[in-house]
Formats: sequence, structure tokens, C-alpha cells
Amino acid sequence: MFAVLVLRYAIPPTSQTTTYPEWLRVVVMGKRFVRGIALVLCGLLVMGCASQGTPLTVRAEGSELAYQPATLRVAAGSTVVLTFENNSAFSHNFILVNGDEATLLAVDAAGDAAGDAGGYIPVGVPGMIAQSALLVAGTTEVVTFVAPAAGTYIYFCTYPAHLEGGMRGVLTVE
Ligand SMILES: [Cu+2]
Repeated sequence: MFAVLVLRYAIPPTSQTTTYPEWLRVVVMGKRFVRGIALVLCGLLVMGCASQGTPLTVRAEGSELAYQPATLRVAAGSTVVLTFENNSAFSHNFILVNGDEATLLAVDAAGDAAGDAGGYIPVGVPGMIAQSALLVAGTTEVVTFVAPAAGTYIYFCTYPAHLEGGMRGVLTVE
């Protein structure tokens, strides 16, 4: 637009080019329109990238030693963006494991061994797929991981006695 104005006032009215501004304005406006469309498309692209992945939410509520929900379902190979909300009165974590009950118990024992200072987060034990930190009451963490092959996987809390109290769920990958 500025260019059009400059052109209009820079060129004497008697010049042969006095008829240019009208079509030039259309051209400039057209470019501006195209630029606007491009900006909108870029914005949508950025929003699309930000929301990529499968969003899941798991909560711990009140004084229950449980996850809500206790079952989750995702597609194999998908990027899972899991929000773990600890709305309960206790500290909890979210540990996802690949293995049988023996694996689960081994991971739980490793969590106990890590102790409170380590957030009861198992270290150096096979079978772990994803984990949150130990979340104190009223805090939230987003955990991102790639869903493994089709099958069922257990998520549970390694805080002492919470697995025994029933704080576990099943992630079905299909
Ligand atoms: Cu717990």
C-alpha cells in the first residue's frame, strides 16, 4: 500500500503512468491476501504439529490407591502424550512396564530401593517403558512415550505399598 501511495505521489499527474496505481493496487492487495492466507496456513500447521500424538489423561483422586481410568487404549507406534494428574492426598508416580507379574514385582522392588530421595523411580531394571516423577499431592506431569507393539502393559505406582494396595491399571495397545 505504501508503495502505491509513493508511486501515486511521486509520478506527475500528466505522466503516462497515472493509470497504473489502480491495477497496481489490485496487485498489491492480491499479494497481501495471498500472504494472509499463507500466514493462516502456517498457523494451522504449527497447531497441527503441537497437537500431534495421542492425548491421554490419568488421575489419582482422594485417598484411593487407584488410577482413573484403570484401563487405557492406544494404537501401536503412536506417540502418546499422557497427562498424569495427582489430585489425591498422597504422593504417586506413574510407571509403565513391559512384562509379566514377575517383571512388575522386580520393577516395584527397584522403586523401593531408589527410596524417597529417588522418588521411588526404578533405575537399571529391564521392562520399563515410561515413567513420571514422584508427584506430590496436587501436581501434574506430562509424560510422552511411543506406544510399544500390540499387547497389554501394566502401569502402576512404585510408592511403597501402593501396588499392594491396588494402584495399577492396564494399557492395551492395538
Ligand atoms: Cu501411589
